[in-house]
Amino acid sequence: SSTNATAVSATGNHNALVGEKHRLSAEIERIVQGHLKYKYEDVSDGWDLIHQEGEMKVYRREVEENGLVLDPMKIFHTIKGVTGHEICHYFWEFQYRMEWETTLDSTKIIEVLDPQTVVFYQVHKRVWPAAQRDSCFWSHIRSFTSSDEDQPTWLVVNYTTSHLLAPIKSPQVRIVANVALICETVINEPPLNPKDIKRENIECKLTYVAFVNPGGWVPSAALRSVAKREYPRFLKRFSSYVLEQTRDKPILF
Ligand code: H13
Repeated sequence: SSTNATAVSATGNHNALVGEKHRLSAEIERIVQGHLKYKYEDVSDGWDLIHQEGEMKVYRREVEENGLVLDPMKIFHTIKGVTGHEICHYFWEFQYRMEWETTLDSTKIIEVLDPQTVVFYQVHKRVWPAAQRDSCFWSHIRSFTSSDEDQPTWLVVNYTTSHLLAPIKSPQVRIVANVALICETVINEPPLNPKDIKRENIECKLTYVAFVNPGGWVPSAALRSVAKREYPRFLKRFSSYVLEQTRDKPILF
């Protein structure tokens, strides 16, 4: 259900125009470019394949700092019948969040920076071991085309930010994260007329990367087993949600 979803909307931000610069523009550019570069980094060295299911491959790199687990995650998946635009649309848009997210108590938009960028405040369920956690992050959606023949690549980046409307209230612990969902659309056996492309002709190749610092102290073994279970669960549930939502709708390229 989406009962916990409350939009504060464009609270007086009359500058939320396409292409308009704002206080986070430079940071967003830097983080987005970083993800695009990092995406091509290969996973053979230092990454462990911790879960494989159908087309889904979940990799993890074990990283600890002062006894705190910071393991980067990298997931590859191929979803037949949807486009990258559709995947990113359902991942980024606030209105669908509580329909596929099972690890949240609530979600709320606290600022609209431009039509592609909003700031979310979310309260997480206690699947995170120990104390309740929350998060505050900008979320940016974008598409770009590398050559005129290709389908555009779509991406969403979620990146922790501080915000006056989201002060840290202990004992609640703040999660710090840098997450990207990058999607490429492939058209198989393209019909002569692009208008004849059917869902059976398309698939989306997706890369999901997450750098998450859970904040506070969490026992390493517990955190690693929660991550191993929850990331594949999220991607399975989210991709079947998108398939279900788009099945009878025209293809959104
Ligand atoms: O990406 C996912 N959800 C986003 C939309 O709700 C929010 C997410 C984010 C989380 C925290 C801070 C900032 C952004 O991008 C899906 C997340 C699935 C997570 C599975 C639970 C993992 C639990 C283990 C954590 C190990 C560190």
